[in-house]
Amino acid sequence: NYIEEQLKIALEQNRLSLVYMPVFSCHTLKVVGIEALLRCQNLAEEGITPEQFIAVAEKTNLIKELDLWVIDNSLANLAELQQQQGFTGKVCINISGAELKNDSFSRAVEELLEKHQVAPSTVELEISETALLLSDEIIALAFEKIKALGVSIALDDFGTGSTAFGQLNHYPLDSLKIDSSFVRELFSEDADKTKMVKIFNNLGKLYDLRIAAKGVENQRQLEYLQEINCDWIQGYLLSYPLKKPDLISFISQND
Ligand code: G
Ligand code: G
Ligand code: MN
Ligand code: NA
Repeated sequence: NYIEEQLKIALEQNRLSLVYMPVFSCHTLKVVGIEALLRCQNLAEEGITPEQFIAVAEKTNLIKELDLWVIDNSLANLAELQQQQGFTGKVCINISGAELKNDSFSRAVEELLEKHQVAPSTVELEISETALLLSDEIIALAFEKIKALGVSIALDDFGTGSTAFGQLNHYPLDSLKIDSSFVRELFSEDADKTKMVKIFNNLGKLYDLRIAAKGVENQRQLEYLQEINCDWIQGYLLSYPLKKPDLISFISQND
């Protein structure tokens, strides 16, 4: 597979990079976190998106190597932000559903936390709701093992998967990230999407989870999310994903 070959080359030749999407408190609009997003230079030049190459990597063992590369590099960047800018927010890292079946994953994360001397409480791992294809017991156990490290867990793309609402209470989650497909449709013709955002928000509150809304693109969406007391927001209204130097100046201006 061509994409797979290119990803291997990128790993060897250091052609992977990270950009960071700032995460904001919905009420104060202060930066409370940064979400690491993987980029691959040689594939980007050919118009192949992260979504496309991550899907390919997930079909092979390559995703495990990519996930560890992302964790290693984003923890290095977080340590730098903490030391040089006194950054107190979290780094949010997307991981593949494959890690739930990977017995060595939590040990590897523990080693990387040690390596970079980063407090686990400043790290959140995000897993897509669509990746939860195992039995409830296996998912809960895998989450427990990750949580035991002291890192937090967010259920990403919430609303696009098939988690039974009652099941949420049995997973040791910290946060729900409402998928941007709902947030984008706030106040659109599709009134049900607006109601869903409110329902997801209430559901999260019921289970004492932090609610994050992704894909906030306009002021009206922001005001609605403030009104319903959403916790964290991300979106192009507030910031695009930023390269490290831009992130550093963005954070210092936001202070
Ligand atoms: O913003 P972007 O186009 O990078 O995101 C595309 C998709 O790829 C999103 O669903 C995001 O969660 C996922 N993604 C981005 N970076 C990573 C990563 O480092 N690891 C994994 N597993 N998924 C990622
Ligand atoms: O992990 P997650 O599914 O959140 O992946 C983030 C993806 O969503 C990235 O591709 C990022 O560029 C994209 N994204 C983040 N915020 C917005 C937004 O406000 N509008 C749109 N259209 N895309 C967004
Ligand atoms: Mn994410
Ligand atoms: Na995602």
